[in-house]
Amino acid sequence: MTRSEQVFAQAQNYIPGGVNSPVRAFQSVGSTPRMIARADGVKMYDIDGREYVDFVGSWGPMILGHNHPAIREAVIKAAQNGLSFGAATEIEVDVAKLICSMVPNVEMIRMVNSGTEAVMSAIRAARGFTGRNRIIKFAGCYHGHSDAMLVRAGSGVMTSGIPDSAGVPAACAADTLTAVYNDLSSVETLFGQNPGEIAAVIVEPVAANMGVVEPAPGFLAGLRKLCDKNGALLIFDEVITGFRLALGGAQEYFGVRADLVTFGKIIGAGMPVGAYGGRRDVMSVISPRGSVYQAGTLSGNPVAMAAGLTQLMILRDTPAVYQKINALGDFFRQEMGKMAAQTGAPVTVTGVGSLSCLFFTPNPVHNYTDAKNSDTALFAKYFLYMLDKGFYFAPSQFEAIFLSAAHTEETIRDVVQTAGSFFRSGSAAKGE
Ligand code: HOZ
Repeated sequence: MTRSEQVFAQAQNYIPGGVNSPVRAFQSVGSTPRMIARADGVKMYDIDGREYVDFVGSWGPMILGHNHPAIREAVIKAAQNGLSFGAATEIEVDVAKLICSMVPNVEMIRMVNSGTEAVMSAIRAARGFTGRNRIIKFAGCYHGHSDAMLVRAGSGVMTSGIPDSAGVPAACAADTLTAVYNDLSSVETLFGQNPGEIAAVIVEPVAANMGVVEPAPGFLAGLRKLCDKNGALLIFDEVITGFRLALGGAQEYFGVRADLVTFGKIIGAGMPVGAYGGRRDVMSVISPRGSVYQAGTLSGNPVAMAAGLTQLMILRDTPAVYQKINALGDFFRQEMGKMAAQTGAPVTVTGVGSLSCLFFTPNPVHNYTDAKNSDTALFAKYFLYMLDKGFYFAPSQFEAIFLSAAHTEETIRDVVQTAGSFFRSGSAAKGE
């Protein structure tokens, strides 16, 4: 038994399922987690002394690679002044100003502690602003684990074997309507069926929790038009795309305006941070300025703000980061695509910028139904093969492959070559 296995066996006694978040349990790939001891640059190391090239990056925020020295120094320095005050600070204003200067249409922003909290709060703001209750989301898009959003959700919900979550009262989800990603007519139909009742449409501008599904040309712009026509707000959930596709996130990348934007861990450079922001008139409904209540002792935590400010300033001052990671993403998809063609691998390579996915289906993937057609058993075999060779991917077909500025073309050649060995070997044969 490895030490990771021993620790995981103990964990099962004390933590539900042995983990603090379901996706990391390796359950859907029929294995048990590697217990990670540390990470640096592109590498992660487990407690058994094995090392991995990491393609998860703590689910996105490690855009500069793990344990960046400047961020680490900023955290240490901030911690020397105290860990939490539950009071207003100067640094949270610096972060807010910086984000408002970087992200289009974000005129005011409120810090919270996670993407889940950001979405939950943005929805409350949208409801408070419009005086309407209903929300449209898309099947397969994941917006965190608040009650109203656990409806046909992506990420771990897709692999959990239950369509939605137990413990969510029907009433909490009754105002959540579900449309089909990349299908504007499904959105139009919902607007038609619920006149004057839709507060907002929330979307992952690049769906990255059902694997990675690109928005079809015109899809995001079409949502904008439908929202304008029907007096609803458009919320971009940029927990994954924010500060990753571009400094201004998906709004800048696709040239489509959102009314509210939600962010997650990327703002804290990996520390527990989230935020929601947007139009000044909409954000003005938030308490204590307005009547929509939302609060938190740890919101704007000074240590997390120091980490975030440092990373965001590096990103602002180094445009080459985006050129590099987006080019690496193109290279990854091109090389994986070539490998798939040469080996006859039954996969479809998708992605945008530094986000990619290898869907284990030979068919194009445009939405949740297409994504669910993937051969998850074959994915699991591939995942375990790659892990054994030292490549750490998300342990689920329905998560993204994240590249960072610490990755190189060489890393990508290595991973593609190893993937090619898997597909050439008999181990890729279905049902084996
Ligand atoms: N599902 C999120 C990323 N797609 C975060 C990982 C988690 O749930 O632990």
